[in-house]
Amino acid sequence: MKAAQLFVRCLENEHVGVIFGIPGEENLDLIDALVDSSIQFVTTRHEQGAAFMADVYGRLTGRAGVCLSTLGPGATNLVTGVADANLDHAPLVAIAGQASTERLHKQSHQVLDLVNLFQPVTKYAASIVTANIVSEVVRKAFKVAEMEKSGACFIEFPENVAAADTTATPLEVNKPILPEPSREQLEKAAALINAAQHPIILAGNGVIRLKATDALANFASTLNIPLANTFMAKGVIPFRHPMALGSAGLQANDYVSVGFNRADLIICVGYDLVEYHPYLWHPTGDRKIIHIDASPAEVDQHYNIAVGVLGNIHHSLTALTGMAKSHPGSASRSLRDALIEDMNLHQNDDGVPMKPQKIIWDLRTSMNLDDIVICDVGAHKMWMARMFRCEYPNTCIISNGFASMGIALPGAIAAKLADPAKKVVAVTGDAGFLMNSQELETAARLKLSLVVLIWNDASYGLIEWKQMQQFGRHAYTRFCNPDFVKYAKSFGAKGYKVKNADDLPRMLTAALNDNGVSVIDCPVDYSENLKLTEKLGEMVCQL
Ligand SMILES: Cc1ncc(C[n+]2csc(CCOP(=O)(O)OP(=O)(O)O)c2C)c(N)n1
Repeated sequence: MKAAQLFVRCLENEHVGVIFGIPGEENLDLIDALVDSSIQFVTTRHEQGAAFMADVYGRLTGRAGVCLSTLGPGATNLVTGVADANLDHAPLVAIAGQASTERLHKQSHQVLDLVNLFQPVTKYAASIVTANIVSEVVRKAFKVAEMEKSGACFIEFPENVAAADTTATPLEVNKPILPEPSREQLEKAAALINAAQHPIILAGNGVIRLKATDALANFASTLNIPLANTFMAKGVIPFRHPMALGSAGLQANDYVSVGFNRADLIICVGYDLVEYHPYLWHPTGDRKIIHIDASPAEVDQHYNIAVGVLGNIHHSLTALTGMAKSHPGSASRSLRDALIEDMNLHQNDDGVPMKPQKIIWDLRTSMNLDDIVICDVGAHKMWMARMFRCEYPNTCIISNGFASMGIALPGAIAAKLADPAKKVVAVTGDAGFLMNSQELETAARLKLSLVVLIWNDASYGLIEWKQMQQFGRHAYTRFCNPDFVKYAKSFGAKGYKVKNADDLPRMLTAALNDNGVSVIDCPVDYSENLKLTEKLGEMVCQL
């Protein structure tokens, strides 16, 4: 057997169902071996699209999404999506072909040191320098990618090694089990919760990754403690939950409206600092913090931990629910009330360009609560993160660690493949859409049904928002767009353009119930952006 065939067996052994990528000269043996496997190969139109697809596939399934490229330029094109998965803690394994090991020591056509290139954007990067180590490298890459905190791994596979013979076999897959939280730490945490007057919970995406959402909802309601979530933890508990405050992280005043300013104890669960920096919700640095997670807290002067409860989050929360006393005070829900007011305010607005709030209203009321939205990065993300109501985890996917534009359309393709029964919408700015719009062809070729909703402002809207806030003028943000309806049609998709306010719900309903790809071009009125920040304080989110 060729090492390339063993590699494919190892992937099957890891239960890989789909690989996203582009064939090249230096991965010919691997591509050929895939033909005889159970794995679906999705040919994409750009390696960045493939990496974003693997990224979102990993987020939604909890198993490493896999992307594949050739050496050199193919591999460099993977980097953004791989980095996105890594900083957002989505399990992903990226594979690149490489030139023969006989020409890696010198200047050579398309040759780059890929292991060094990928090291800063992965948890583990390795080259398969001999056929004998295929099984170990593949096993380790999947193990490390899927282990908490999950992230990206990279495998380089030189073409002469892929073609070499081997008699090795795949290694047995065993998944590490998270340790139980220590009794001592649980007792300390319970004592702090009991002593607190105004505790509050900040939940992050780790709760969703570790499937501890029910335990969290139970913890919050039994102990009567209000809960805010980060953008990437939307749906971590249902918005209708009596303790839910909503998604925090857009502007300075979240600190006040969530109640962080009044809290004497902040219980962070599965929370990641890259998403919502602690100086924003803990500027005074003097409150007690309990850190409940699978891994130790990051060091930060605003994240000084009173107690760390490490281990299986589900078990930690369940144990604490039984050990701590219920809090008498009723939850202050000013963030939630403000969000509901904002959500409802413009539901009957009939202006075009449409207000962001009205677009979100129409989108939410057109979709089922368990359908999936993949959001791109831009001003639209800020509105969606804040206002799109979520009742279930993983129903609004947001990149907020690396926060890279261009994820929405490839992400929607992956979501549809991961969960074909759900309706899927890519919500995107006009700029982010054109960064990976070539994947419309991939979606159409795969006969996927999905909807792309473009918020069209002919500008890098979020940057303009920031510029106006900071300098009172904007620079170098405006551009022209193609005719998105004709553009969609040229790919075999349906195209719609919103001209009247009542168009959008009608178009969304038609597109969501249609077979195939639909693109809706929706003009957006971003004069609402500055009104929002005037009302809520300085925008503090990451771009
Ligand atoms: C790949 C990448 N390039 C640049 C940025 C910085 N950035 C963040 S949002 C944004 C503008 C997004 O414009 P658009 O997609 O039209 O969305 P809008 O803000 O108008 O809703 C830019 C340039 C980024 N996050 N990712």
